Amino acid sequence: MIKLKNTDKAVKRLILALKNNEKIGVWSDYDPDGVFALTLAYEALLNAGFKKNNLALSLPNQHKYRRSFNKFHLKLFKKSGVKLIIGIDFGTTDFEQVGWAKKMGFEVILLDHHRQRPGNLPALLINPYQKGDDSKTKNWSGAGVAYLFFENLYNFLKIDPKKLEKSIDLILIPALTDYIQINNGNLPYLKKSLGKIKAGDRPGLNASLKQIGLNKNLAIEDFKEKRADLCDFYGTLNGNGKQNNVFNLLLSKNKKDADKISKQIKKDLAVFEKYIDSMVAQGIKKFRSANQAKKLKFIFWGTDKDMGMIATGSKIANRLNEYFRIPVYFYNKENNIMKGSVRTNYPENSDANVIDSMKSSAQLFFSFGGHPRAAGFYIKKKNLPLFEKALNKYYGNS
Ligand SMILES: [Mn+2]
Repeated sequence: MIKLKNTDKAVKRLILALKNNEKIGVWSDYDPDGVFALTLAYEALLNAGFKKNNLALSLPNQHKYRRSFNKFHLKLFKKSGVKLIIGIDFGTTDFEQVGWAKKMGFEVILLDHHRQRPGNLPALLINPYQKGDDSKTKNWSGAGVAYLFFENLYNFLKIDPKKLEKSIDLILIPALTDYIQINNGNLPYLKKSLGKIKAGDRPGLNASLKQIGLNKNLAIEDFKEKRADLCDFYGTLNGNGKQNNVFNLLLSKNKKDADKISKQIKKDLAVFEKYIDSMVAQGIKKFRSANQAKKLKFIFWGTDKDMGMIATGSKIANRLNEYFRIPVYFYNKENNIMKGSVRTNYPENSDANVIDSMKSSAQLFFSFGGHPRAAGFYIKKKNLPLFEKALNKYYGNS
């Protein structure tokens, strides 16, 4: 059994909560990894003897609240009597947000897999990448880290590990959608996960994998080939909290409910794809002739429309970048501010660095960050022309 740093402390704290009949909050992220991890944790806690009434779940709409803790949902936890929060798939570098939780009197256990940065994190962190963690395999999704943790909890409580294995089907898909590298350390777990998926005990996975076209070939390689579809299908989410459709899908008890939710997701996805297609076509039309007349150095474009769906802008930026093969800065409205996605991901431009292109305009943004080839920013609408001007300067157009 793999035991990540701080596991014993966290296990002991949970057992105390179980003994004292405490109410526990479980909070996760809105992406495929987060939703699968929340489902896994919820099932694992129930199967370990925690009462349903003692579990409060939070899966805030990422589109509306962004990732990590937010004050609104923390207050809901407070009202419902939660003292201890288990946060999954976020938190390692969220010093400010975890600080809010601490200030409000919560104890926080974080099960995460994001890289660590120096800072004061007032939480008990379980993360294979944290300093002092001597586990050999670091490559786990958030759901994977949660699984390893619950293995230890079950072991400590002497609960039959088979009870936890009921939920191991939930770790393969997040490993793929989070681009976790597969190696000898995690492969046995992922194989077990695949075996469980194949056993077909979860109506929600059966129904959704069928929609994705994974009903016949079920090898890890087949799943890998469908990675983009998995990301889309389990990533375009509506609703909030328990209303989250993927969470409901994974917990659905029968084929009829599972089919219904799967079909609805597929329908939502079609609307999403149609919108992206039409925006990409508009973008191509808008910039093609200008690009032919005078080789453009970058594209700066966007819309006032808020699609209410995660990753719309980054998909449009990606597709335009693929077509024109120059850096693309695409913005769209999100919660009354402009969210930008920047892409410059193609081999002949390997030294491009879009983060650099934003650094000189740092004062214009609410925030910006990411990687040299894929980045993002939040900006006031009125600052957009100033940013465009700065980009022209950066790319030597003026
Ligand atoms: Mn993750």
